Amino acid sequence: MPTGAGDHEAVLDDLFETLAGLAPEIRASLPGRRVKSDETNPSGETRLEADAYADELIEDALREVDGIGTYASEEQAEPIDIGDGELSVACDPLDGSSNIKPNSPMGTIVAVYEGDLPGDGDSLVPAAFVLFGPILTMSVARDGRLYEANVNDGEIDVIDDDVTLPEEPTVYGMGGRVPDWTEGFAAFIDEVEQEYKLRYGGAMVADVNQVLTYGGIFSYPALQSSPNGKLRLQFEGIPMAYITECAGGVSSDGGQSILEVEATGLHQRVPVHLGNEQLIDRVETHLAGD
Ligand code: FDP
Repeated sequence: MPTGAGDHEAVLDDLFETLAGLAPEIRASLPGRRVKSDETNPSGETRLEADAYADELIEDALREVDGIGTYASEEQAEPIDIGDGELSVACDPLDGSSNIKPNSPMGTIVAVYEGDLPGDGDSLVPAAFVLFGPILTMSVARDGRLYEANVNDGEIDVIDDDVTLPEEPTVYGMGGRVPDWTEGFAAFIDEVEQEYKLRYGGAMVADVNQVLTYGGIFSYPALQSSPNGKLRLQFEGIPMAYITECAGGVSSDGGQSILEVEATGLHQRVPVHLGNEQLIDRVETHLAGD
């Protein structure tokens, strides 16, 4: 697991205060962007979709954080230079953005890497997500611990300074169409559906937070049509793996911790399994037979 913030404490404090401050602003931008539109506003500008708008807000705000050298986003093809400093931020500005239409939860994921991108688990410093649920929260994994804070008014109000996965799993949620699952994954689900309750909302941040809250497993597995699954290593896989591991859970790409996966491309995909160790062990056993 990554070891910690080291010399970057002040930069990271500034970064998370900035992210907390942006959260209500991003939320406020959502109602007007519920329906996708390429309409132009009275000034002749095209209204940006929610994820592109959140990306712009975050990029602009991070330019003001001293010590962040690079910004990369799921919304942009390449990393961009935003200042001096050896830290790079990889961001999924609006994870689960297809949930905007049915008004279901979404999130923002931020991963901070030391050095150039793509970075792997060893170069990750902290990671965090904002959850746009009924309550606006931010969960930050730093120095091996996970805390959860209310950020409704843009300030960090810590409500749990040591989030820990319950020992007994309760829920499971997984993406991908059933006919597209591999045999091993389908066999794993045949087993867990006898024991646990299916709850899948379609936004990784919310589905993983549910696992952090109730215990269980979230998977977006390798598919027959897409052997690396759907989720992105830099923006989703590594940060959510670190967050889960800081809460006492385990991550896997099907064979190893996601924090051990070699990063070879900025938009590289990775199969994702996150949750209680006993369930990750079981999914890995089934997948070994694929
Ligand atoms: P979305 O496409 O709505 O942005 O990677 C993004 C993601 O959502 C995850 O948040 C979510 O877990 C997954 O994709 C949902 O995919 P499915 O629609 O295939 O379930």
